[in-house]
Amino acid sequence: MAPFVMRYCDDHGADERLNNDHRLALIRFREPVAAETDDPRQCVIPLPELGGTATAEIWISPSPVQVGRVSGVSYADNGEALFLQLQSDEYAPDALQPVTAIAYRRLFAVARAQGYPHLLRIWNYLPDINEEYGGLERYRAFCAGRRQVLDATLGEVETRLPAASAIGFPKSFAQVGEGMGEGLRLYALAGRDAGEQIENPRQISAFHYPPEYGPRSPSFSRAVLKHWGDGHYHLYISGTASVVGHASRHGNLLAQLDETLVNLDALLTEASRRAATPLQPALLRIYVRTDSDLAPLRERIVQAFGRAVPMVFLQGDVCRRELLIEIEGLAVSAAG
Ligand code: 3EB
Repeated sequence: MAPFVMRYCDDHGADERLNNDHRLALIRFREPVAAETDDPRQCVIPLPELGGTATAEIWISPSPVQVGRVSGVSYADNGEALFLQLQSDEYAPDALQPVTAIAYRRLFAVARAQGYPHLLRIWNYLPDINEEYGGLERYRAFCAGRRQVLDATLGEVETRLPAASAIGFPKSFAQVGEGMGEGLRLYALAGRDAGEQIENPRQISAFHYPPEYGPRSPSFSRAVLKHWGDGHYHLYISGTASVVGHASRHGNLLAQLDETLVNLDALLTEASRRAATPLQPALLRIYVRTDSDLAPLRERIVQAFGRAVPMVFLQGDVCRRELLIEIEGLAVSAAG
């Protein structure tokens, strides 16, 4: 069995169910409030949810979860999987590279110290991702800081990269008090053993993007395939957008969505081949740059996967200015 199940639920009432020691993580999408809980399993992704629903994502563990906090990193541990989170309060407009490097060093150090040296999946959220300071876009400064630590931490960087997303939020949305949540927010899943890095045959690996995309290339894998034993696979799918080769394609939302869905299909085919079992999307997190009519988006997504996959739509800034939509998620084998 996989060491946890991820699913969406109604955010209302999710709190009362938190004090359940079989909860590995509870992820909400909303404006942070000053009195946020310090339960390390609970995290707030400061992006508005679209479509009038209030969704939470829960990770349910069959075994009891232990929580802790060290070096500014909170974690939840169920013996087989580790959920981590780190928030830096520093907005650091012109020092995002060192701030990112410090955060990444801590994240890797705590995961290793807890006995989970393999980061499988990292979610990165930061304010003003497309703003420029000192001639460098913040996303590119973030990429440089991240790469610095990955180079120092991972043996063979290009085959050991976690799956990732990097999404911007409006600074005003997260600004709820002095030094609170204005900086980088990292959420991660770590394992005791490595997963398998999956790349997308339609896309140049992000870590091989040419220098026009920044001084240090974005260092993530397109997906990580994790075999949790007995034929139970999780595929952690990175943020996937309308990028073919290394170039962004299409100027409008629906065309970008169609290209993104073709990319996801290619990725699922590739991962299913590696797993030697079909992998089906189980959860999708969809980021759109501007509030949009969701009906045509839903329709195309359902069409692409032949069925309704649970989805949540969030408003967020994709890390290339021209990209209007990005989709990430989880796919699982029939055995789950
Ligand atoms: C792309 O394909 C889109 O820097 O961690 C997607 C997912 C993207 C993750 C990251 C960037 C990242 O290049 C951008």
